[in-house]
Amino acid sequence: MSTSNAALAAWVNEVANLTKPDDIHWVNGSEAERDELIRQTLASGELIALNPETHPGSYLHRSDPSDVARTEHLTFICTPTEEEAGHSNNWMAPDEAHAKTRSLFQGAMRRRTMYVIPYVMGPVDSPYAQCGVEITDSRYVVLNMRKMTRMGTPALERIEREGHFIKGLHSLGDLDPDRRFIMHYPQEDLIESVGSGYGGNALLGKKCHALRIASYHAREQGWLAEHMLIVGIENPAGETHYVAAAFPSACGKTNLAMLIPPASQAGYKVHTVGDDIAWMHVGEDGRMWAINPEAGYFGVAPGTGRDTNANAVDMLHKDTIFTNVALTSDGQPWWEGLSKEAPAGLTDWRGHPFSPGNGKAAHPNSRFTVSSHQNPSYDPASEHPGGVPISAIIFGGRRPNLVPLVYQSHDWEHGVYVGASVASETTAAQSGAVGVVRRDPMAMKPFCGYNMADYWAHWLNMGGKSDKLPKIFHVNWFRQDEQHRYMWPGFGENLRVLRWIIDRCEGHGGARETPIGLVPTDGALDLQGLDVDSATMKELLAVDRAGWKSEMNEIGTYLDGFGDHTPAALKAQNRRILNAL
Ligand code: GTP
Ligand code: SPV
Ligand code: MN
Repeated sequence: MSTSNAALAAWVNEVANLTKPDDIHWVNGSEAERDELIRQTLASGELIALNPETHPGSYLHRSDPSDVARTEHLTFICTPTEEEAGHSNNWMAPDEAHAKTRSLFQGAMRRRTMYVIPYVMGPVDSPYAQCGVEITDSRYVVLNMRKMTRMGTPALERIEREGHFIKGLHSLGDLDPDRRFIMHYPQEDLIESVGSGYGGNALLGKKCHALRIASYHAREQGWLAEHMLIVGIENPAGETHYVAAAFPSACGKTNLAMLIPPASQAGYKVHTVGDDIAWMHVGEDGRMWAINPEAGYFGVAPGTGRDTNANAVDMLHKDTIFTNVALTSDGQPWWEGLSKEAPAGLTDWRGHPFSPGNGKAAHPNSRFTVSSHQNPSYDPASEHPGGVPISAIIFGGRRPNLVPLVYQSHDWEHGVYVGASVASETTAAQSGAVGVVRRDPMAMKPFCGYNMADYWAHWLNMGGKSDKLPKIFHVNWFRQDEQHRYMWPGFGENLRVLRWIIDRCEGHGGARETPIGLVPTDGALDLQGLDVDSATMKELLAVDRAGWKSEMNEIGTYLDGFGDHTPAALKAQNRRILNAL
C-alpha cells in the first residue's frame, strides 16, 4: 500500500531515509493486521496474554520502569519565539529542536518495522474532525491507536480527499530519559517524539495533536480544544443536558464521564460522549457544540472497582490492553482498588512476586486502553458529526482544603477567571512529586500549545460570540478532614452536584451570592439518602474569607507572572473578588 497524497508519500520516504527501518507497513486497520501484530508482540514479550476465559482478547504490557508517565520537563513547544510558547511551557527554538531530534531519529528504526498510521480525530465524517498520520516503530503504539482513534483505510481516504494532515513522528529510540523529547512545531503541523513508549508521550493523536497542536489552531480559528470529558445527564422526564468538565490528569474525568446514578437518584441516566478531550465550536444556534476527538479511553486503573466505577470494571473484561497493572496467579489483571485485599500469588507491575512492603502491586499510573463502545454508558451521539450541545462547563481539581464542593461563576468573564485559577495536587500521571498543589489553568497547564495568557484572552473572546454559551462552574470532590479522609463520597454521588448545576442552567436551583461565586443554598442539593452529616455538608459549602483572601492574592501573583500577556479583565476579576472579600 502507499498513497495518492504526494506530500504524505514524500514525508514517509524522507522519514524512512532518516530512520532506516527494515520495512514499512501502512496500517489499514483490518483484523488480520491486528492478529499479526498481536502474534508478533506476544512472541517478542511486548504483550502478555491474559486469561482468555475471564479476559478474552486482552493483554498486559509492562513498560520500561523509567517510562511510566508523561514527562513534562521533556515536552517542548517549538515556536519561533519563546514568548509565543509562554512561561508555563518549555520552549525550544525550532532549529535547535530539529537538530536534536534529527540525530536521535538517525537510524533509529534499524531492525524495526516502520508503521504508518493514518488516523482521524473525531467522527470520520465530522466537519470538526482532523486527520493526522503517526509514523512509529512501536507495535504497542499501533495497537493502542487502533482503540483510541478512528484509523486505517477510512482515515487515509479522508486524507486523500482533503489533502491536509498533522504529521507525528515517533520512535522508541533507546528509552533513555536523557535522550527523550516530545517536540511540537505548531507552525509546521508537526510533532516529533523520541525515547518514550508511554501513552501521552507516544500516542501522538491524543495530547500532542488533539490538545497542543489543536489548541494552537483553535485560537486562530475561533474554537476551543480542551482537556475535558463530555457527559449527558438524562432526567426522569427524558430530557438530557450535556456538560463538559476539565479536571487535571488523574482527577476524575473518566469516572465522572461514566458515573452510575446511586439508588437514591432513580430515573436518572448517564450518557458518556468522552472522558478526556473535547473540541468545542459555537454553532449557528449560538450554543456551544462539542465532539470527542477520541474513540477510546486510556484510563487510570488504580481506584477503579465495583464500588467506584462498575461501568469501567464491566467494560474491561475483553479486548483491553492493560499497561503496568499487576497480574494474578490465574492470569487476570489486578490493581489497588479493584478489590479490598490483594489476591495471593500476585506478580507486581515490574514482573516480580508482589510483597506488600515493596511498593504498590500496580503502578499508580497504570492504565487500560479500551474502545469507548465497550462502555455500558456509551452514548451513540458520540458519532454525531456536529457534536452535542453543552449546557455547562465545569472546572475542578484536587483541593484538600478551602475550595467548596461546588460554586457557579457570575458570568462568562468570571467563569474564565475561575478556569484560569484552577489548582490541583499533582498525580502520578506525570513524572515528579505527587500531592503538591500547583496551578493548572483549565487543566491545560501541560497541554496548551501556546502562551497560556493568550489562551485566556482567547477564552474571553469566545464570550463575545454568543449569549447562549454554557454557564461555568467549579467543583471539588477531594476535600479532606483532619484525618486526611475524603469528606465527600464522590463517584456516583457526584450526580447530585451535576443535578444542581443543570438546575442552575435551567434557571432554577437555589443559590446564594458569595465573593467567589454562587453556592447552593440549604436544601438546594438533593441530599436524600446521602451518608454525610450536616456539619460536614456545611463545611463543604462554606466560603472561608481569610483563606480565600490569601488564595486570591496567590492567583493575582500567578496572573502577573505572564506579564503584558495577562488579560486586564482577569486582573480586574481578581481585584473585584479581593475587594468583596
Ligand atoms: P487522566 O486520564 O489522567 O486525564 O485522568 P482522569 O481525570 O480521567 O481521572 P480518573 O477519572 O481516571 O480518576 C483518577 C483517580 O481519581 C482514580 O483513582 C479514581 O478512582 C479517583 N477518583 C475519580 N473520581 C473520584 C471522586 O469523585 N472522589 C474520589 N475520592 N476519587 C475519585
Ligand atoms: C493525562 O495524563 O491527562 C492522560 C493520560 O489522559 S496521557 O494520555 O498519558 O496524557
Ligand atoms: Mn488526560
